[in-house]
Amino acid sequence: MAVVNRGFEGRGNSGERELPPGQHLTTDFPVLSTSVTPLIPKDKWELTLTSETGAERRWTWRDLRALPTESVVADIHCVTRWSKLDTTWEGVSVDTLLADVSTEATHVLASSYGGYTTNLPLTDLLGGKAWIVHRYDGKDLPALHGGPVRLLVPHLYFWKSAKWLNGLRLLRRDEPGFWERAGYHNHGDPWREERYEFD
Ligand SMILES: Nc1nc2c(c(=O)[nH]1)N[C@H]1C(S)=C(S)[C@@H](COP(=O)(O)O)O[C@H]1N2
Ligand SMILES: [Mo]
Repeated sequence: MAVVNRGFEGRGNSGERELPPGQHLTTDFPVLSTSVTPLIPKDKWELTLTSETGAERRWTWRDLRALPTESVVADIHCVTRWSKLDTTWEGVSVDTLLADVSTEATHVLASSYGGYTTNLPLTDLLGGKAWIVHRYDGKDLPALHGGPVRLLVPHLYFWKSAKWLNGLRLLRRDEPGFWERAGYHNHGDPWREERYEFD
């Protein structure tokens, strides 16, 4: 039996694609931001990884671009119920970024220019499931959608995909981020409809 990547199944026939429960399709690309759009020039952008012991490691734009890049085709699902199919991105997988980082952390708190944060189990960022992306739809990622660099974690609701990413903090225990403190589900799996705290 052929193995079909869900990202490609039903291409051109997306009306019949299975969506997570309670989601509907959109073809435009809504913008959802809790803040004004921070405008970060590429040569000022940096990503700081802070280990559970407080050690820091930094990547500049050039450092990031020197790492192997992957193309990603993925469906994205916002908790406000829109889903968008076959979105195309380019970036560095979190596996690549953390390849030579040894850690006892179980969780990560991602943080953004502008102050947004969101938490994830480390296992949801590894194993080919998450990327640090700088291109969308064949073009540089627009600032409105998180450019120069955002996190992309398509298997979780899109609030976990922090725009304007500038920090990853490795944690020995979980710590809720912005929406998680405000009553959103701690994990956010759209297929389990993990929308709000008590789902
Ligand atoms: N820094 C930051 N990242 C963020 C947000 C935000 O407000 N600030 N909103 C989240 C939410 S709720 C969603 S649905 C997506 C929206 O991404 P988009 O504006 O590119 O559609 O970004 C997520 N990442
Ligand atoms: Mo969202």
